[in-house]
Amino acid sequence: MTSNQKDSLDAVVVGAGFAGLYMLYRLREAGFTTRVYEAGESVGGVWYWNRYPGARCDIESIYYNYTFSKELYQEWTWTSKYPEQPEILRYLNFVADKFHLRQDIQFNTRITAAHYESESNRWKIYMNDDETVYAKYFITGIGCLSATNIPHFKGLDSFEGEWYHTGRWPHEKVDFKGKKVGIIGTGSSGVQAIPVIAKEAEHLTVFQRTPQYTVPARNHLYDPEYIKRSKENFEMIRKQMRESTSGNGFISRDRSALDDSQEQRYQVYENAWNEGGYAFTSTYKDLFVNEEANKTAAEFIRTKIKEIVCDPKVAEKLLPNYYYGTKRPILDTNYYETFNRKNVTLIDVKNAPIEKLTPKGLRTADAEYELDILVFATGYDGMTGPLFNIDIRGKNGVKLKEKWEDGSKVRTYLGLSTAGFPNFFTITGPESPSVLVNMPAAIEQHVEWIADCISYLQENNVETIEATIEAEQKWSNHCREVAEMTLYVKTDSWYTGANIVGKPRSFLIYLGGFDVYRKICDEVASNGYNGFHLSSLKIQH
Ligand code: NA7
Repeated sequence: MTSNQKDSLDAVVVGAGFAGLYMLYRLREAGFTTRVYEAGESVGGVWYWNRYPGARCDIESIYYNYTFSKELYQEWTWTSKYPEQPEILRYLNFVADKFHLRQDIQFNTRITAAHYESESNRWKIYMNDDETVYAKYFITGIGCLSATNIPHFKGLDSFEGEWYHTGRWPHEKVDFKGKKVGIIGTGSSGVQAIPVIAKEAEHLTVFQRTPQYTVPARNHLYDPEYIKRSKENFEMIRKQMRESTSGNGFISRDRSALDDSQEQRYQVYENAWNEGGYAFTSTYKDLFVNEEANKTAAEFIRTKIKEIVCDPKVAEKLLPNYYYGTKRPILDTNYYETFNRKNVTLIDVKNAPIEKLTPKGLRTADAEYELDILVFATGYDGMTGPLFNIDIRGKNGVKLKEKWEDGSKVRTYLGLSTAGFPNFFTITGPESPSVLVNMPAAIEQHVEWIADCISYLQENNVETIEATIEAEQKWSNHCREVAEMTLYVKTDSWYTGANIVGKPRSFLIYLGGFDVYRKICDEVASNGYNGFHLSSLKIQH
């Protein structure tokens, strides 16, 4: 079926995760005809796809949720500090049901292309089954980490065992019992999955390219009293999420690591280690900007690894030597301890890289490993990957991928919009604070800004909104300048695009702080959307 422009919707939103669900809710409340298209068969986004063993959130649950509805916050009760994926998925289903969102979501539908048609000022949006739909506004809520990265190893087709990527995990349980399992990757997903798979598999071989710093999550069930208080303190929690630097419940101490003596620092780190979670990253304000400060935290964790891991040779392989926290900081449950198990082997594939998969397993430069199951915990083509998976074309048929020169010249205004692509918004897009902020908080801020913007355009008879080239150039430069002041840019990570072979290196996250960013966005709106070109040209249909 193909629609014509007369049937045009006000807005099409891609994705039914945290972002798409709330975008739909807000636009519908404001009276705009809106439809969400979702590739999965139900809601959840990243929490629909990531079903690997041990998958859980590493932001405290009372903050990892929506705050737009007090009623919703009162009705939903989290069981533990860092809930597992099924519980978060239940939460998102609860939200979809409570606000009757499903009626405006088309599932099992992948958006493959979106082309802007200047004559009509409409986006023509294409779906996998050749269906098209027109909309005035095209909005992506596709997340920053949804384009899976499966490295091109030779021989994958010949592998006779089962293989899975953590981000595309099957719905039915994968049975590891009595199996020789291999896992490639020790990022957040690998670190969560490894201890759980190790308990079940006959043998687990971990193929590690870069060792990781991880600190104990110390997850626990919530005390009902704590939950009761959090519900009573809803307004405060909401304010904290909206006005803090990280959109989260924790606030960094306003002290340099170098202001403390070695003994004092050790005690601060030890306390944070024992408390668990992101207490560690909040110990000192300069861990991510000052090399010397960073080294103190890195050294503390390296010492912990040597204490925890019994075999010194294994411990040595697990010691990271880049700046702490400049790959995404990880929380774990018994990660380093798992390497004390007899059924777990750690293989360093930095020195002896993976050469190929064989029918019976995996071959590195110096050995062969027999495997029944191989898990790819190899991450994502972050930030630009999900956008480039859709053929997005703006004015004059220019492709987003071309405009951004395959990712080497990404330019956005506020991470929300890009010149040449009118009426197109990216929720948590590149150059917004996105993944370095508590995601639900970042999403709520973007969704509210976009919904208010669209209402403003309607009230003021504006037909198109488009970032100016000057504004986006200035914003992109500002993002780079802020990033260059930190240690993040000095490490190979998915933040910098270095995890994808051939991907241009570019740091695409705004690091000026969520509170600062929100103020900038609010000022832009209250100044009549400065930095955007608003056109009231009425187009005849
Ligand atoms: P990550 O954090 O990108 O981790 C991917 C892991 O896979 C990492 O250890 C990589 O090593 C490893 N990897 C990737 N390609 C290869 C190849 N070709 N050979 C060996 N090892 C490889 O992804 P996650 O899914 O764990 O986490 C993504 C985010 O989800 C996380 O940051 C949270 O925000 C939630 P490398 O470090 O690149 O050497």
